[in-house]
Amino acid sequence: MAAIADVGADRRRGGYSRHVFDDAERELREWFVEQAEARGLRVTTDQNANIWAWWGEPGDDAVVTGSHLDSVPGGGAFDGPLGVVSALSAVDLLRARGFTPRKPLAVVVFAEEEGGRFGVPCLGSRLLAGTIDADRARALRDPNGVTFAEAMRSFGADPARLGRDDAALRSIGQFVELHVEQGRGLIDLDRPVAVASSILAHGRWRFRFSGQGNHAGATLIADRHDPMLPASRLVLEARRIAAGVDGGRATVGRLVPNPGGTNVIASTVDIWLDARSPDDRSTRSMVEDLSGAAAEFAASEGCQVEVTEESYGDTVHFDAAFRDRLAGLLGDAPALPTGAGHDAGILAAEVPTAMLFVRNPTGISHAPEEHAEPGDCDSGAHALARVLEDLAG
Ligand code: HGY
Ligand code: MN
Ligand code: MN
Ligand code: MN
Repeated sequence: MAAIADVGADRRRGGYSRHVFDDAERELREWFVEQAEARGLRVTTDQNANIWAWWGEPGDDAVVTGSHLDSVPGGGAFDGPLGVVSALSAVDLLRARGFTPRKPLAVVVFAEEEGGRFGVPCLGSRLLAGTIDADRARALRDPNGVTFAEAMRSFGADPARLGRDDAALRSIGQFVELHVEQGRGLIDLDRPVAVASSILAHGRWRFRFSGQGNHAGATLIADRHDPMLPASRLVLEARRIAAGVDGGRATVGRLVPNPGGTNVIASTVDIWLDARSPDDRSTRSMVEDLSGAAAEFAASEGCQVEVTEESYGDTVHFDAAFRDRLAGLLGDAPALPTGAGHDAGILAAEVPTAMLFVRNPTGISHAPEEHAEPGDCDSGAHALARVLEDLAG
């Protein structure tokens, strides 16, 4: 099992932070290319900064597996990299038993799956599938104001080429993503590997509260229009509303006051809402309720609010026949829903797609405690090898 490289890992807050094209992510991209080329795989990077490593001649109707190498800020070591490393290990396992794929086989690394830099999750796979407008993607800005187009240029790629890649999509016959489980399903089932049944409907919305910047000491309470108040109330309201929706989840993990001075009443406060639920209608209605509450909270402080949808994906139901075929290959592996989004969720609309999950004994993800035991990682790599052998054999 190839070790999961610590290359460029930034252990701020005990976690990893790797965002598209930053030093840590570039180092891990380089590590992947080295590992792939050391296995005789032919490596290319597509127009959307996704990396493809081909076993044999690239071609259409290929069996493709892979995941992502970027992370959330302060994330765990397995979310993304486990799927990429397991794909390389599956190639090793198949080679060791003398297997030669009858169809083209590729390992893919999708760019900016977490949206940790430019705010839109699955950016590389959405561009591949054309489910994000290329002009909008080019104009996305990171927290330092750098556009994705500028970041692409500094990476040595031409942002004018961003967008749906029909040739690459034609090359995918079936896609299988292995991923560390981001919950407790396999702990409770006491199994090492599962297949995915569905992905929650989920999206991200930015709420920008605007008030009047002012002096913290010279401004009486009665004279304030402080956007931090409605923003803070919305954080609490998000929890209250989500708790009332079956399977509902609403999170505010990021709150940015501007200008952000200790002795300054903010002029604006941005909060990002991550809302999810098992179905589109519930997710949408949570956000509608929260948008109404935000307007009321803002008005009560003489502030304004502007709500922007940054990304959205309806519930993904993976193809049952494909899912069951894989589960059958894996000793009737259980099928689990996931609350986490994945590149597989984007590709599922284009090609037959499935996911494998590997047990995470902490049940925690997007945090340093995220974990997978070596034995379960091996079970995952063997399971992926078994699936690839069946699909490409
Ligand atoms: O946010 C998610 O669900 C995924 O980790 N990008
Ligand atoms: Mn993630
Ligand atoms: Mn992931
Ligand atoms: Mn002063």
